[in-house]
Amino acid sequence: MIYFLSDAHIGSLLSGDSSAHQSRITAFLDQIRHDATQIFLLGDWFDFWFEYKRTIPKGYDRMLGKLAELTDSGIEVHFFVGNHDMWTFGYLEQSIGLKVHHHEEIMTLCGKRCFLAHGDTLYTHNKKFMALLRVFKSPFNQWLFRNVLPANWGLKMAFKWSKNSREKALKYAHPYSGEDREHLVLWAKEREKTEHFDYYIFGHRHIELDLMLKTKARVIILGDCYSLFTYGKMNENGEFILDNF
Ligand SMILES: [Mn+2]
Repeated sequence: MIYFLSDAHIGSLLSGDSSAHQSRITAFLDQIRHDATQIFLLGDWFDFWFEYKRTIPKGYDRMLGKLAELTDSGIEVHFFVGNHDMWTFGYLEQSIGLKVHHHEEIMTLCGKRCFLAHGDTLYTHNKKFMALLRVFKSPFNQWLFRNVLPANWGLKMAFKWSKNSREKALKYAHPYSGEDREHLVLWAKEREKTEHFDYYIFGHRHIELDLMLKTKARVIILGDCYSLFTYGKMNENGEFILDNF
């Protein structure tokens, strides 16, 4: 069985009891480990993640321990970076054993062609958001953040930014308002004109969607592990369902 989860935003200043939030998810990971062959974490797993050369942020120990346990037991755990946790430079691979993806991926899973992405980088029409991503991804800015700004200040600032960005997203939350208005669906429809996929699987939007296009491609938006606690799973025959825990 292949499992798909996204947007846990672990460590969010808005989640109240972060350790309870983490326990709920690690308990679920324990529950699925007996039949999981692969687990895909499709972005924004952490509310903010930044690896310094010799240290990592506090507060993620239980989750990191659980993920290491899973990879040690032979389960393949794929970690797609999101717009909140893109700053990983080898630690999650080397120490936790995750397979880290910095870009969207095309993979064949259980015989099905899948397009997998967090989704943030597909919002190319949103110039302001794209500019922000460029600031985040700039090697020079990352160098400054790592080497000039004291970690205490940097992390404080980052978690606050992350909280504000989540609050803003909640305040201006646009619920799903139809396949002609949902950007990730429009993006998939456009992509289908040149290349067919059986599944498009996205995170980022914090909504649950399982939509069949005319081309028989299915667009899945995973919901989140933050307030909805949804996940997707695919069996050996490539059948996909969305569920919650
Ligand atoms: Mn996101």
